[in-house]
Amino acid sequence: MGEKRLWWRDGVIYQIYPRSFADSNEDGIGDLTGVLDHLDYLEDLGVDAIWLSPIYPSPDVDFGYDVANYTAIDPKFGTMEDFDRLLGKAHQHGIRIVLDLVLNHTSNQHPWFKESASSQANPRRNWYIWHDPNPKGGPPNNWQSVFGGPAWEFDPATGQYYYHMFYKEQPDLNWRNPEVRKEMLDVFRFWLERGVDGFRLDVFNLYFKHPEMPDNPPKLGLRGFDRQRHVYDQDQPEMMPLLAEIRALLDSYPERYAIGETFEGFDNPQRAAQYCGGGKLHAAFSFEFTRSRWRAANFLGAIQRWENVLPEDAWPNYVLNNHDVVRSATRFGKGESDDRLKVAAALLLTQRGTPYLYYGEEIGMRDIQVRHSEIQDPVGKRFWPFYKGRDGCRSPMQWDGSRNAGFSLTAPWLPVHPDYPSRNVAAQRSDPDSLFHFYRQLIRLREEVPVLRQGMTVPLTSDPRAVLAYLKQAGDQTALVALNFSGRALAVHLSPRLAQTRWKLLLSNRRAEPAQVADLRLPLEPYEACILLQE
Ligand code: TEU
Ligand code: CA
Repeated sequence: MGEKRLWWRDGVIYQIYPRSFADSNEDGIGDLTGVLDHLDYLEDLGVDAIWLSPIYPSPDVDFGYDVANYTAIDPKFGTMEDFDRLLGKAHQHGIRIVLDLVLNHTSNQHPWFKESASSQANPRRNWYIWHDPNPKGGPPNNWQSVFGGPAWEFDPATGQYYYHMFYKEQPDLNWRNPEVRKEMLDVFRFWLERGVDGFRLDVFNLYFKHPEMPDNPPKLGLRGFDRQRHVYDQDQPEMMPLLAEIRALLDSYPERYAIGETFEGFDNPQRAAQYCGGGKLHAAFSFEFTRSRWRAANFLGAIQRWENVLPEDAWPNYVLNNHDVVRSATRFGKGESDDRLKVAAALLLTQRGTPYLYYGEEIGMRDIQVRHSEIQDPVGKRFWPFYKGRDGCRSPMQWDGSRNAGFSLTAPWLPVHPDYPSRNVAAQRSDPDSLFHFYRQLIRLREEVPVLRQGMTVPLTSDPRAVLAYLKQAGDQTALVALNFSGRALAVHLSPRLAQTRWKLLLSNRRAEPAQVADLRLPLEPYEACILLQE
């Protein structure tokens, strides 16, 4: 690992949901200049790159994940000049920019779809997936939308159905059409030429569907989408050569990066892993931490499963939060205490694998409670009250204690969390014990002490519920990380060799001096996260 530092492997990546980060022109919606205004903050926190959720023109049925033009900036976020300014300034701050490419589907307002839907004879008809009704009537097959209901929408004007894995306003592109494929590779080129450093590929493993479109076989599950095995509507073999082509394009520029998103990142790491390494993607997301219950063994299990399935030349990544899931502070935090969040942060930032942070995670932002009348996310409207959608984790960034948390002077598009007068960036920056400072210290430490980001996690734990302790070894460094998941004082049992080792305390949220090992036991305070380095 003596090689040169790679930003996407050795650094920390910070996801920004642009609508919710900072509003520079007081219209209640965050924008690119808002991001630019906070680059100092991001540099101080210590992140290496920001991933921007989609910033392209969009009718916002799925808040940017329904794209109406891949090579322009939505006016609500600014102009192409604003984007170039942000990119240039970010680079001056040593911060790379990763864009979100949503190439599985477009908006139904994209000019391509409008043409495609205009008649069966239109030259762009075959840019999307159109099909005659089933001879028995109804949709062509049993495929379901992940957002609910059949994945086929009938278009009375032209007498055919079109396919949409997500909302009906998000028709899937036909990647089997060479014109589509060429156009999409040009989208990569367009942003690469502007100097963009990397891409997050939205649901890339859905690009190809089986050409004959057979029914998916049934499986036990709660709702339509989960009651099928997704054999024919995802993970088709044609994806592999396409990834190779994308990778070759990226590799023709220096230090470019692509990370892919799949549903499988949640529960099928093996299938996500097949797309990583050697001539394919640099990485695919593992989302297991976003589902882990507060139990040391669950986190360890997720790490081990991920390490086991990844090819040797692929690099892991870990995520506690993103714009689709309930925030970790809401899942793990007890009341206003951030004790558990410090433990989770220490876990995330001492793994061999790129850590992804999500805006506000560093100050422990909690989900907002949305009332039915406040819901913005259509899945929330559809499945209320069983599932309230994804608005909870998308509330405005809490910058300070002023009106609307310093996000905007105008009423923001989603309510600000009511805890903002006390929970905000300004307050935490002036409190040395805050979660923010703990994240900042961990990020610094990870940078300064390579074993923390390079060493494999070798568990020492005896108590699978309450304690996670692990050794890490890389080069001539050995580190010991001990995390107390419980609110009780505990001890980690050490072997005689480890007990005799002279440990230097790098960081603990509970003590300034190293704990005294006695009787082969390393004591831990309640919710202590402690990082030791062999002297
Ligand atoms: O998400 C795909 C995906 O996994 C989600 O649809 C997930 O199943 C859902 O959010 C429930 O948690 C990506 C984007 O991250 C998401 O925001 C988009 O809505 C979706 O693709 C369509 O582009
Ligand atoms: Ca704005």
